[in-house]
Amino acid sequence: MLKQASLWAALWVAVVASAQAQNTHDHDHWHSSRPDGHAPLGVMGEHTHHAGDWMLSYRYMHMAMDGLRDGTDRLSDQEVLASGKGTYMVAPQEMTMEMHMFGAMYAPSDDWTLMAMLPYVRKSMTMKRMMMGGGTATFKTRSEGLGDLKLSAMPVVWRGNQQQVHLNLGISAPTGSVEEEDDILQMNGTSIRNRIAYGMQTGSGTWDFLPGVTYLGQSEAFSWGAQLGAVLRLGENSQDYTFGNEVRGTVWGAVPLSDSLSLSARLLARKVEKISGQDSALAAMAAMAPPADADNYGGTYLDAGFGLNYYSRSGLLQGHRFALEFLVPVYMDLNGPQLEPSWTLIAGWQFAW
Ligand SMILES: [Cu+2]
Repeated sequence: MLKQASLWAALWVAVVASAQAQNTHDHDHWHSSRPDGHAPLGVMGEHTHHAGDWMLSYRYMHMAMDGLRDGTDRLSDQEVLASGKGTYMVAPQEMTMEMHMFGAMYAPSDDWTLMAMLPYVRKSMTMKRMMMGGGTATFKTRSEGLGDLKLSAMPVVWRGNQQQVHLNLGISAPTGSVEEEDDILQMNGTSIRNRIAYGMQTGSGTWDFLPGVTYLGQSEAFSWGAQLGAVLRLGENSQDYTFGNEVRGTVWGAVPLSDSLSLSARLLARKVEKISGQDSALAAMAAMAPPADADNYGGTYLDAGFGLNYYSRSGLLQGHRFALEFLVPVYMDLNGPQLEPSWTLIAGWQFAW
């Protein structure tokens, strides 16, 4: 963790130094007042504002997971039950994660933009369980509540000819829950109330540092950008574990079709580490259900995204933005057995003044 933090620090120093060396003023600035002036909707903290600007936003995110995988191999229910220590009695079937994300941005100056994001999360997971006598039964666990509040500052450190680089200096506060419970089906057909799996919690339980760097460029007919970001967990949560650190890189391109509509394509690569430590309330279930086992989290993912941005230029909705993005996995190497992501849909609204 310290090593990663110092790498990020070194990267910032390099970016800031080059910004000071190259800062010139006789060129066009990158500007956001076109449909592709905002990146594909799933990229967070990807644009900045002018001094005194405010923006409100709402995003709805739906992520579907379906099918089991360990490493790069798909597994059947039977293979999952026979995998690991050979003691699994439960095979996850599908999971959905929904998120309502409320955001606000404010720029105290042209060089600094501030952002706050508060998610409300809803999750459900369906599992198949081996029953006494040899049959199977399915049951579902659910959770719902506030996620983790994210606050960030985005200083612009370099401006070029219709290009800019800004940093993402974010912190995630543990406002979500790591103590969600639900009824878990037992072998004899009864249910007991218990802590639900790590991935079903609505928060991380830790303060997380969210560093990043974003590059934006545009020409008359095209725009592009790239963002490198990380989630670095600080310490351990109240239930004695820490979700894995995450590193994420994304690149995108967008074409304005008119002065209000643009299409985008992007690639998103992510690496998520395993959970370290263990929730003692899940210890008894860890040998029975893969999602209750802290080893079955994280992996390496490559997703492709296709998006649409609409910027309303006139009428009642003048200045409002509407956007959609759809992401599908193209490569996955999971620390499994675990459910694999099958698709993500993001829809959102943004209004700046
Ligand atoms: Cu904004």
